[in-house]
Amino acid sequence: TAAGNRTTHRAASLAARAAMVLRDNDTGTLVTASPRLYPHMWSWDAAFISIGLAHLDVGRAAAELDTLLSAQWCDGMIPHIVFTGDDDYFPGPDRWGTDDAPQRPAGVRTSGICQPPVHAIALRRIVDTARRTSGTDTRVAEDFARRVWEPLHHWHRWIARHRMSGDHGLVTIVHGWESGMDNSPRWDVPYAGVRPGPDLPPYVRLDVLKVDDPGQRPSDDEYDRYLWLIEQMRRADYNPDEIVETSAFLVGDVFVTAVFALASETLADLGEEIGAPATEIAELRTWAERTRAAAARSCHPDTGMARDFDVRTGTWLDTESIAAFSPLLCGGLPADTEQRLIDTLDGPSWSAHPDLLAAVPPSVSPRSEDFDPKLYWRGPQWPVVTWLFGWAFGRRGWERHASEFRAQGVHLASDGSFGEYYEPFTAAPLGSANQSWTAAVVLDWLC
Ligand code: 9YW
Repeated sequence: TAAGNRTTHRAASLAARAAMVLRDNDTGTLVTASPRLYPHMWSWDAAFISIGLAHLDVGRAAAELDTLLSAQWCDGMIPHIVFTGDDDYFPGPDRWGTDDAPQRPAGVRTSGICQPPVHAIALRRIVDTARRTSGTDTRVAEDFARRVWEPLHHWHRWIARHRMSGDHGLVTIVHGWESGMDNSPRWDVPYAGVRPGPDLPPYVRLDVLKVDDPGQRPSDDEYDRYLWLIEQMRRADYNPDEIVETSAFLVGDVFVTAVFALASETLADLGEEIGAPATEIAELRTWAERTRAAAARSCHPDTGMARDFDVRTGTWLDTESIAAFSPLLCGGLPADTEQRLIDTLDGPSWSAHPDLLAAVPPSVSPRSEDFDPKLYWRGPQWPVVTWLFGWAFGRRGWERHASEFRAQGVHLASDGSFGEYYEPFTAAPLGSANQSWTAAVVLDWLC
């Protein structure tokens, strides 16, 4: 039909624009997170970006993760930023002061913290995409999987060793940036306990100069705290155990925990396919099991919503954020509790809120008092987050739910500007335009 043709045509041109964004942001060895605001490689962005690249060129997708892995620290940590030569971002490598950290790899400058471990999920998706494309692509992707399986296992082991210690069993983070959801209301209580010292070296923010409305970015007070934590880590020479002991911010992050469980299981499955060592595969399954159980235990007994745990104050954090649905990513809940969480996600406080333009969950419920429709991780919709939940739902066999998220995610991004995040009631793109990971997940949805 004519209407059907129009839809196909629109999808094809949206995909072409998404591909163009990835090409335009490509420096040759890495695709920057965005053209102006973030001129470097971010760890979890790189994973999502490689998923998009796999539709254009599997070899290029592999190269993206290779670039990230070439910055992996000797102890296994994958740093949250790999810096390009561009010095137009703050905090840059000098401020991080990681050059003297003994675990840092030679020849590349990085930050000193990590981000959600979605990389094994990206590898899985690259292999699956290649298998649908051609025999040659399949070989490229499988060879690549064989090559990077060990470094990814090493990364997971780093998390298991250094970040899985508390009784709560959740994976801990030492900076809000490690959550990927920088200024989420999830971190309001923990950040209240971070008191920047008088010796915090002065600095000038660059991010607020690069967005139309600085009101869409975190506040100066928040930045002082972000920078103070970096100062503390730098003084601890980025020793991972000392940081966990001394950091003013230490939180069991239920979203990172569920992602870790899901990614560990995914990496274990890939390991079976490529003949990885059985003991290492078994290790991954043990970590997955432990973290899945921890995410399930975090759920509030009355509301069923999953919670973060503030280690410094010893309190559970109840926030109406998207992270409350984290156990749906990895499973582990009793069937009735899980169904209730799905119903909440599909209900009027979340995806089915009557005023949403696209029926995908916002970062914070519009019915929460913490909600702000324009402020970064405090309300806007983030396409990558929708992609991650949709992918996990597909893996869990929830096909209808997965395709609903795909269709609504495409709808959200259909103006083709590939915003970093979107105003939920108008679908206005916010933050940076031509954000690489947004383009990448839209491309994956459309292919
Ligand atoms: C910053 C790159 C990164 C994402 C984070 C997001 C934002 C960087 O951008 O943080 O300077 O604010 O919060 O999740 O990886 O896209």
